Amino acid sequence: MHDTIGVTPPRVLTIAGTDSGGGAGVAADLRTMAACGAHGCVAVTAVTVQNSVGVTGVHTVPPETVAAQIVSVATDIGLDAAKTGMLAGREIIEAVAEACDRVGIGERIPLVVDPVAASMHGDPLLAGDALDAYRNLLFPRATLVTPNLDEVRLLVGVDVHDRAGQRDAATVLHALGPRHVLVKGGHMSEDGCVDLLYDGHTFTELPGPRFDTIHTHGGGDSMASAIACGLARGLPVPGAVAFGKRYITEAVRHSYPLGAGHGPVSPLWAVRPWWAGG
Ligand code: PXL
Repeated sequence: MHDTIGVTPPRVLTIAGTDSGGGAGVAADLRTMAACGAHGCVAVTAVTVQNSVGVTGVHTVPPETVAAQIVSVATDIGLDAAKTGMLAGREIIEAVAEACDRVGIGERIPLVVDPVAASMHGDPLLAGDALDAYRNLLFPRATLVTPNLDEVRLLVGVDVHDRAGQRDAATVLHALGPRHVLVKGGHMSEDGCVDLLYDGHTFTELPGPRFDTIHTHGGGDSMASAIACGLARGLPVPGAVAFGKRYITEAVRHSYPLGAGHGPVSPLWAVRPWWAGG
């Protein structure tokens, strides 16, 4: 037996799908968590067959296996925060909600819900009958939900074109029960990329630059993971979201081409690999 000098880092769980192209889902989450100084745990929900051009297959994990992964890590390793990404369908959402209740995720342990519905190619990553489960089961348990504008339209039927629409959407989403809502403005046509945080009382705008690039695969996943890492370190939600915004801005700035289609953002910008100017 050897002594080691390590201190246990913040422990963050991602409940999400895999991307064979290595850009989004669990791959983006674990890179982000490592770069943010957290230990990432994984509950896999689905295996996707995809590359930079699109998704050609989805194989879901049995809901009871998803739940068992969550309970297994929470009861031994322990968790300081959790996030959800691709949940694929209603049955997995139901199993995740139940498992979260069993171990205190969404109560004692902060929960970031990124309501992934489709890939950036428009390929579906969520069954059509799962939206109710998101609204009724996961949103009320969430510390923070982080929809983009496409997900806002699907979830609450609000079409956002400007800052006023973003506020309306945040208000409607907050009424579903999450403690905080972050309506991401990345798909809005206005100048820059302004995200809007709402806690039921106060709207906080988070401005950021807009980059002229198609290489943003995995951006939402990486941002939600960075926010979860901030929460795991004990930051309050506004501080964790501000950290996540700075983090994803740099990850998009350092994004790179890969394959013939959409390349990924680079969550590893923070550890300065040689190819990112390290
Ligand atoms: O970025 C959303 C997303 C999340 N999870 C998986 C994905 C994608 C986008 O393609 O493949 C597994």
